[in-house]
Amino acid sequence: MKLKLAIQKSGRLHEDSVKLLKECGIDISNGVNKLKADAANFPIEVFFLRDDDIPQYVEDAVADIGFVGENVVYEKQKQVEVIDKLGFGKCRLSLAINKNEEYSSNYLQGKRIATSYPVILQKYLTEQNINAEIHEISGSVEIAPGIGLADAICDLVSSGSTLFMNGLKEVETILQSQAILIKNKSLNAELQQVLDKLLFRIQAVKKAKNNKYILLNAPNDKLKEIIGLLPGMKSPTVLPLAEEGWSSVHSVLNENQFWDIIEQLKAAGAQGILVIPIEKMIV
Ligand code: PRT
Ligand code: ZN
Repeated sequence: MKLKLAIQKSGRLHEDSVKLLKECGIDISNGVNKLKADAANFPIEVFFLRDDDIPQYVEDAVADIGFVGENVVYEKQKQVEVIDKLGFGKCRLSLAINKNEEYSSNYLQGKRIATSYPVILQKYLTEQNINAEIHEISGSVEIAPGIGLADAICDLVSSGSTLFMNGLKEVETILQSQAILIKNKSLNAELQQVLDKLLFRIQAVKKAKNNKYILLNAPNDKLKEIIGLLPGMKSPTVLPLAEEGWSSVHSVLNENQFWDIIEQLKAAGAQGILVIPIEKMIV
């Protein structure tokens, strides 16, 4: 039995979705232009769909799982289970107003807000006790203030350049979003097993991306201090160098602490530091 996965047909999430599958060793290179593709080496069938339709297809079990933006999942309010964040497609859903306007917490009271996310926006406005009129539009939301259709917008932002080019400024962030894996609520045991296999691989790929392999040379009299700075998977590997009095130290560093620790290592006397990407990481 094959696990049916829905991903975006084309658009911002398409490439990263295919890339993630590839990094998981799942090859679907045979026909991205079609409606669906089979993987040669994993019991999975990939459907290419519009992102907006993915939650519905997963709720209806037309697809068993899907890769789709959190923004879409929360807006569509379908009965699906959120399983994992995928680490790509990062953006935020924000409120923006004309850059020359003064903003305060009650600025939006009684105003018109254009958005493609009326559900998420209404929930936010209710929570904040703001009475505003929502104008739902499906695209080019950022031009709404300029043509007098709205006083503010609520739209996805990543670099901020779209807002900037339209003379707008971001004033509130409503939701931080990225691509997530969703699944149908009643997956059978056999398909759940395939999903568990896929999740295991996704975790290994994500962990690898967040970590780097590091090699360095250390004078033996500084070894203790240097090893103390390195976490490692269990503990660092230490090998003697051909040159007397020196050792080579190998370890794994998390991206978040990376630069801090590198500085400390240098200060402690480490030399010839090499940093190498990790392809898969299973702990
Ligand atoms: O055809 P289909 O319906 O499948 O695609 P779509 O056109 O609806 O979606 P698409 O491909 O634009 O986006 C798919 C998903 O990518 C979204 O649902 C988000 O989860 C995620 N994502 C990440 C983004 C952005 N970043 C993003 N910047 N989606 C849209 N944008 C748009 C935003 O709407 C605005 O117009 O980019 C513009 C802002 O970008 P900056 O960089 O100028 O701030
Ligand atoms: Zn869409």
